[in-house]
Amino acid sequence: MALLHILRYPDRRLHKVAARVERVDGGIRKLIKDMANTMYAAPGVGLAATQVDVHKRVIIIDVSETRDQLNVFINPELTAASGEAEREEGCLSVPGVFEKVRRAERITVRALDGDGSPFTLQAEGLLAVCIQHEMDHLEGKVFVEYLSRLKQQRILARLKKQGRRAPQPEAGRPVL
Ligand code: K1U
Ligand code: ZN
Repeated sequence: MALLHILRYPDRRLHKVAARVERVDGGIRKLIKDMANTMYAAPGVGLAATQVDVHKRVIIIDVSETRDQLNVFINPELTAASGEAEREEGCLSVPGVFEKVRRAERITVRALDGDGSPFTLQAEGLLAVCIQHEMDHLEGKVFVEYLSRLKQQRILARLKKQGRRAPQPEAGRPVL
């Protein structure tokens, strides 16, 4: 089991646009396993491959209380969105920061699952928020970019201070 290093904002690699997955092979299945271990250990309710410096269109989400309902989305696409809702978000790449963001309330997403089979899912509530948040990561967007310039500056200052207290492992190196 590998635990992967999660990039921290403002690392510029978080702004790369992820490439489509052409084939769901053993490499992608290993990536999903490692991402799941990393997300559960963090702990988090979602993770995008971008956050572990793999620039492929793969996201995983588990919003269940029992932490045993992993959703895998490969090449996710929003096919419908309606309503608006503001909800507090967090991000494993922006530790300790929780801010409200306005997003679509209900969405329909089409993707491939971990076996490469296509599926369509309708979502609302935390699952819908999480899918949109993780899909933003694949486009190189971090949720703090929805906030005012002043809030972003304050967050950057706070993260710099945290970084001085706890140095990061070398970029790209697994932590285990
Ligand atoms: O970094 C990420 O993209 C994961 C992020 C997902 C997310 C959470 C809430 C709203 C939008 C997106 C997190 O998981 S942050 C950690 C968190 O919210 C959480 C951790 C443990 C239990 C419950 C929530
Ligand atoms: Zn995030």
